[in-house]
Amino acid sequence: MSDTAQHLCRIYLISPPEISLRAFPKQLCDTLNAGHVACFQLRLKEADDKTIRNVSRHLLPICQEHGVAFLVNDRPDLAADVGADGVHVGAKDETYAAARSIVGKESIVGVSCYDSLHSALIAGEEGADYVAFGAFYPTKTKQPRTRAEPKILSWWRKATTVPSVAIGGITVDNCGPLIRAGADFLAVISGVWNHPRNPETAISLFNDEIAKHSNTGTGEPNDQETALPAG
Ligand code: TZP
Ligand code: MG
Repeated sequence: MSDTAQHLCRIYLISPPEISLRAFPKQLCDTLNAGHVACFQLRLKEADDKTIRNVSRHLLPICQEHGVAFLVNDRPDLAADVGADGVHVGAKDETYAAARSIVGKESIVGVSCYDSLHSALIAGEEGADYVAFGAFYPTKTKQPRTRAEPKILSWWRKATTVPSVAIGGITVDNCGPLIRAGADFLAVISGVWNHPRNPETAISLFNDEIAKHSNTGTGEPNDQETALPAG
């Protein structure tokens, strides 16, 4: 995409770390009704396979009804099993190639690249559907392996057409620089589920921020440095 083409960032919603099947399906439904969300990732680090399958069985149809892609974190085998739209893998998971061979060529495979353009270039070359960079801000949800600066998003956008996902401590109040730097997706957990008002308000306000900070085709440059780093 050229710098003057319209660039609209989108919300990549990740599940809370724990889910109650009594309350969460309605909460997810209400949240997805509150504004545009591109995809939903089921990320239940402590859950066993049976639970992930069961939760997926309840949440996948809700995502489908809302036109939201359903991705499973870490586990291409379970993603394939439950009929998810895709999987997200990081350094401790299956490689991109192994994940792709498990979920098939039609599924989405996203790869965590932390603060590494090098890893991202390899993932993009191999065929990853998106690369994720982070953590951009402090977060209590996970001890991040790396911290990343918004300019990695600008570099990435300038260098490739593979979509980027920004993650880590993203809130309604701090997402502007990431959108302006060219993130294609904002991956958010606590910024939605722990929003001071409620998740629905968070989704609505994130979409307002996206509209406010996106490059809307006026040719306005992003305000982040876009020259590629040397070496
Ligand atoms: N990877 C890097 S930071 C992070 C993950 C999964 C946690 C994101 O959660 P939050 O609550 O949006 O900071
Ligand atoms: Mg992982």
